[in-house]
Amino acid sequence: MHIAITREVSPRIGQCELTHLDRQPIDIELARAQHQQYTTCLAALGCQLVQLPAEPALPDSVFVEDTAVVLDELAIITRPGADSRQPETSSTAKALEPYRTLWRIEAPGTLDGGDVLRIGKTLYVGLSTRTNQAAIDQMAAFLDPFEYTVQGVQVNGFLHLKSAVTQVAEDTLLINPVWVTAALFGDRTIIEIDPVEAYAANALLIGETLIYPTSYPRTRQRLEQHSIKVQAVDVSELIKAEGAVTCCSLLFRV
Ligand code: CIR
Repeated sequence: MHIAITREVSPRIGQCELTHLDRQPIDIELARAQHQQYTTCLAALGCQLVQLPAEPALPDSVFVEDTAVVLDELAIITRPGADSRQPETSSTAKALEPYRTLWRIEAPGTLDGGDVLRIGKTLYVGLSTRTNQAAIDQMAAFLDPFEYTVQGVQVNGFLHLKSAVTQVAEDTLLINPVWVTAALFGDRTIIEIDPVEAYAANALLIGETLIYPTSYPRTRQRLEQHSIKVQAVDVSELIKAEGAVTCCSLLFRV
């Protein structure tokens, strides 16, 4: 069974961090309703929800993915690269304690979970404005006994590695080829996003169903042409905060 940790939308989401997007007003009630639809979708796909209350002082705290990396053997509590986001980790750590042994990224390391793409026993980690080599070295040391490979991937011009590439089926990746080259990921089936939808590579695979934003209909059509079962969710208000679908949950098996 999957557990999905989520957190309610902060009333201050309008003051979120933005790196590559211009600020637009966010309709907080609509953002909450969309987030609710997203969590309902996780539950419908069989996830047991652990819903954390909103953190009113922390604008980006709905994006729980960035606060931890949860593997079968342990969980790594991150040290987010944006100072405003570092206080988000303590409540995530409390929520994870019953399920996993916790390891922590320490200064000078910084790591956002959105930079970590796990495929089997390989962790591809974006070297971005949020994640640095010191954190990658710490992760590699934690994971060495468990036989993971940790591989850095340069991230330039977009926020997180998973803005550019996610897994959409067994052995299939959805990629924005302008941002990352498929050659980095070995011999896998590659679906490229539609070029007019730059942010369309972030998708959340649960079992054989792909949770996918309604905002990217052209790329969705490409996914469906590859016989991928898509469950569309409208997360347009969260996209304005530079988030998407992987970032709103921490998913792991128990
Ligand atoms: C940030 O800049 O940190 C937030 N506004 C968006 C974080 C999105 N996280 C993710 O995709 N993993």
